[in-house]
Amino acid sequence: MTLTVRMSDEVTEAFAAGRPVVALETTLISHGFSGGRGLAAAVESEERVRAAGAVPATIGIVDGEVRVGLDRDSLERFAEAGTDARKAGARDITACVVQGALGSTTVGGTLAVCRRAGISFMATGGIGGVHRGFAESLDISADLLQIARTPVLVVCSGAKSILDVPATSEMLETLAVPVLGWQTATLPLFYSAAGGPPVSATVGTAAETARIAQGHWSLNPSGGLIVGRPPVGGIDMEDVISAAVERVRSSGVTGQAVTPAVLTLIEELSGGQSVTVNRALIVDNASLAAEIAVAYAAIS
Ligand code: PSU
Ligand code: MN
Repeated sequence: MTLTVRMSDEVTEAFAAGRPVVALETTLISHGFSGGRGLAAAVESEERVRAAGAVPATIGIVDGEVRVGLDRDSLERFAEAGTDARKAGARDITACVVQGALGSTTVGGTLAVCRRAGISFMATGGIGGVHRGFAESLDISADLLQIARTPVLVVCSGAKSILDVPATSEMLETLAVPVLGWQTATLPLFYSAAGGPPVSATVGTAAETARIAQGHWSLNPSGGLIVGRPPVGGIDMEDVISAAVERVRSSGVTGQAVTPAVLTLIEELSGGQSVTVNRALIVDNASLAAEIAVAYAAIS
């Protein structure tokens, strides 16, 4: 079989007109929020991308069809499905298609589709990374390897501190992925701005970031970059995070189920505070990715 990708009219027209396109993932919509609350983050992210002058392409698998650009009904389906939607990393996409499933693509899965569609920019909340206790579990997100081998710039608020962030940072260095700090010298910790490991370079403007991406792709046409944008109004959640990670670990949850289980528990333990910060940083990241995509279009 050959995998086909269906683009929405809006995205098809953007490509035809040479307008900048920003990809958005669907795992955060279904697995990153409970009770259908991912919908607001998804809709608002798309609005922010448009407001910044680019076209949003939310990516997911709907009834076995890989879609680039989702309508409101599909976004709603991902939000309502929650963890019933299959979490689709790059390796899961084809099985989802053949089996006619609803598959929400992770950062890694979204990047695989970006390469097929020719999209160079994406935004998310936090990338996956090296999990705490990785020496025993070997649990390292496939996001990292997919970023290293896909020519897409990913705007995020770093890696959530449910992970081992210093180990994640080392791994990104090993994979030769540029980690650009958006007006910061340290990699943001998702819920909080400060305290992370150093970035490989600090960037100040969208134009500068676009030039670095362009140069990097001339040197390494198959590799990605990360831009880490600190959350505005971040909060220190380390105690809640440690408690959630420990509870999930001791309940025996492993593999793909770990991240959503920890996120749900953090939401509960923080009395919903995590959701407010999470949603705000996701939509701000979408906006920044669009600004960088617009700046890139101006020089390419
Ligand atoms: N981080 C979040 N919320 C999320 C995710 C990460 O704060 O919803 C999702 C992203 O889609 C990411 C995926 O690509 O989790 C990583 O999962 P894993 O650790 O199983 O690779
Ligand atoms: Mn994992």
